[in-house]
Amino acid sequence: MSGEIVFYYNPMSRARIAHWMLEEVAVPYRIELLRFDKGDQKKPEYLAVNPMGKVPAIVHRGVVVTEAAAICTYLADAFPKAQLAPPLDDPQRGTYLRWLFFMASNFEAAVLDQAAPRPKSPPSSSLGYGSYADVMHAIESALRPGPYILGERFSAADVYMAAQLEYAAMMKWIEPRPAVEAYLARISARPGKLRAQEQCNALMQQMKSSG
Ligand SMILES: N[C@@H](CCC(=O)N[C@@H](CS)C(=O)NCC(=O)O)C(=O)O
Repeated sequence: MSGEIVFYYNPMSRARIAHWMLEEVAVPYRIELLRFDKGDQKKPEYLAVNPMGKVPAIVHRGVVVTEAAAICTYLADAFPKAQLAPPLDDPQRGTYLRWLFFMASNFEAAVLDQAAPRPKSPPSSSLGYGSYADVMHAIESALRPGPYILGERFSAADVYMAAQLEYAAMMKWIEPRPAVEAYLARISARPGKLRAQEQCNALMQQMKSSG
């Protein structure tokens, strides 16, 4: 069983979240670039890895992990030296998991429904996220004490949270909020994030020139 991490990637996608996380844990990995313009993500070779035909996905020790939030959680646990997850017996583990799940379920759905409202939406009592306003209020309140979602300790939950917030802000799906902006500014210069960004830019360039 190979200890190598294979990372299925496209630079214009949520795979950037996993890329940042891979750089945070700072272990070797091999990128398998999937070109959306060539439909690589829907080819049988990749559907055998992820039947959803979506990225990111990683394969490590013979196991496939998909879903950006799960990949962040998995890598933090698989490589504890990086200290990006509170250990199982640490009470902060609860807060850590809470925000990883909150962002993957409530934030994603609330923001996308806000950006492209459904013609017929279930009542907020039936929606897992309640309302967009409640979701943003919860996030803002949780981030206000800072500097990170767990206070002084940076974790994989910040990778996922910051990446999601940053993308939504860039797309203007969320309006500027002081606590969120301050949080994103604090995180923006992390070396792992910058390394991932640099590689991403290089890959995009490479894709452009190879046509
Ligand atoms: N739930 C997945 C969503 C992944 C996803 O939607 N990936 C998109 C790019 S951001 C994708 O691969 N789209 C290609 C396609 O559907 O053809 C996650 O959080 O990782």
